Amino acid sequence: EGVGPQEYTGIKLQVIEWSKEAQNVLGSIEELKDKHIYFIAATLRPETMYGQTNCFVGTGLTYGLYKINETDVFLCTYRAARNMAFQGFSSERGVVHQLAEIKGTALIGTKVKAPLSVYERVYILPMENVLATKGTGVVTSVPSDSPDDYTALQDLKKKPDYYKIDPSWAAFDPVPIIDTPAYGNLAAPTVCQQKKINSQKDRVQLAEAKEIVYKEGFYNGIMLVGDYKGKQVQEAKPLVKNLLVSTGQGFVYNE
Ligand code: A2H
Repeated sequence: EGVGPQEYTGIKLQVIEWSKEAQNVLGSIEELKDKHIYFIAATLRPETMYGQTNCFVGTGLTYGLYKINETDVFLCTYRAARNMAFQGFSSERGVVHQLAEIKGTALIGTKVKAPLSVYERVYILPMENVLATKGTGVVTSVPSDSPDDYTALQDLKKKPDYYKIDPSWAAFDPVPIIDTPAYGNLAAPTVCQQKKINSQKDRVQLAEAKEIVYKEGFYNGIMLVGDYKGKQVQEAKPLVKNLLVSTGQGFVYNE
């Protein structure tokens, strides 16, 4: 990773229906009533948002709900909210207004609207390796093009009881969104199968797969869906980012 600031696209996944546990924790908080509440996911690959199948939170992490303005509330880690407050996302520079706090595990099963996704509604699901020190602590999941996402989603499909999820929340298949010469139109599943990656605990293998899929997609990929179908990924990436920003479904931030 470079020494300069990393630019992320913040993706706003609007809450449609809270999980039972989240409803218990948040349901009585007056300041959340009638607000637009968004999980904020940080991504380096805005052009892949067409293929979102779910969104991950870390099971060991705690999240805050932060007032952004009179209508909008962002859900992310405190660290990310503070960082955003220094980049002009709060009414007073550097000041965060936390309305509530909730554990990642309580958020699982919440139904959200993921911008641009071919699936109209997706669910918040658990992932073991979400870092508290990176992004927003919310990782939107694109299993077609991210080996980490693919493997974590496979784990959930295989062992719903162990992960304490309803199988229907993970019943979304990877979507072919980018075609690549080397690995076809489901690059992450293909490379994970070739490398015989069996679980999200295979960290070393996953890091290799991530590098391979990222490079192939970025340099040789062609968009199969969406507003820039037929364009090269390199070309589509800033265009999709601008589309998300101009429609209010995303924003650019640095860390
Ligand atoms: B990317 P970098 Cl399709 N913990 O978005 C773990 N991973 C995190 C994270 C956190 N706290 N915050 C963000 N990320 C993930 C899409 C994607 C991503 C695809 C392919 C590769 C890929 C869909 N998930 O990232 O350390 C997010 O997943 C591979 C590098 O700042 C984010 O972009 O380089 C990326 O890692 C940021 O990682």
